Amino acid sequence: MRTSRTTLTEFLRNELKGHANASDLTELLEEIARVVTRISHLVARGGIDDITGKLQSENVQGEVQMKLDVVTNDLFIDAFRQSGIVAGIASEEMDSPLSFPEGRDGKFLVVFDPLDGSSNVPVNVSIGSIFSILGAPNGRPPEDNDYLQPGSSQLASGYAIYGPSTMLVYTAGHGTHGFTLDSATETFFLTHANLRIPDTTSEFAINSSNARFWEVPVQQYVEDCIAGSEGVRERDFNMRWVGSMVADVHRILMRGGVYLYPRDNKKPIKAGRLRLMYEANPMSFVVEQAGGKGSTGREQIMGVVPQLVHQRVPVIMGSSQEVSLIERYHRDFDSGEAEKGYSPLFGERSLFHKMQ
Ligand code: AFP
Repeated sequence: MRTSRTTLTEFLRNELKGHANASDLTELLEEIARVVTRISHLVARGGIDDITGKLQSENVQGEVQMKLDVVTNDLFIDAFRQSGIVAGIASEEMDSPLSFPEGRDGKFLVVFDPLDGSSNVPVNVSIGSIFSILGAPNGRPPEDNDYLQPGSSQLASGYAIYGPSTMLVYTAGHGTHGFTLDSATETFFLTHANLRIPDTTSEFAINSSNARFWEVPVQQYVEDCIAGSEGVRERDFNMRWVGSMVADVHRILMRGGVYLYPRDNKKPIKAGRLRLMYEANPMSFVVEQAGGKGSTGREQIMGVVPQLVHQRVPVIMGSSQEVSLIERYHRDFDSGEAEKGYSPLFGERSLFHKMQ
């Protein structure tokens, strides 16, 4: 048995050295790790404690809440409030942001999804928690507008995945690092330093049941993947869909691939299904720090300036060359080439080959 692994605490103290708020940021990430440990224990008890079912209530998105959505949200709120270093929070499960008088001088705002993929809870499939850490205003309590920072302003972000093992993956802008929970000692050990997503891939993740609602460039991209070795891609593709963004993106961090939750016209009022501030931005930061790319199809996700805390955004992230290729499908479509029945991407093989 290996006993000389680096713990999360040891790693943070070293990695965050030189960071403007090194000790507070270390404390905050350790606090998150403690909450994740508690959630991991809760989730592992499955149906035993009667917390895996649905509630009667809906969240601000109009989605039915699971009992665990509320329980996990409360665990994060209590931890952030008591830390004294968080000035305010916003969560998928709360209508509006919440300021903490206890964290009046706190340097951070935390935006989070306490339990991503919660519809997977009753069927015992992997789920996660996602967090994004932003700077708080100096010398005054935060206002709602203070949260509306683009992803490029994140100080740190990450996620926990509750799978066969529980992992915490984070970035503070110096690479993406993964830690695995030893539940016996409640310690996170460094198991995946400096994760790198391969630039190319033959695997994509999308909910194909929405195909008829997608925009043309995404329909065309998926069609070309499915055509495999008989189509313009000239190789076969594999498809995966867990239905929890954390699990799908985690797989991509481990072995490459591309994850898509694109804009669609199913519910025209929504720009996509996923939320910019506590799903797309934190996962993009993690992916980009591992050498991947996060895009709406038309711009970098982390460049989008949020108008609302619960704003939705189209999400395409993963292996950099594949995401660039999908952006190209969008550009061709937007430029009108696709409408004329001609696209440099599909018509000119030499150009296409350069993207491989
Ligand atoms: P929740 O956080 O509300 O459970 O939603 C999960 C999620 O937003 C994202 O994690 C998944 O990729 C996506 O929904 C799955 O949605 P569908 O499989 O229903 O399209």
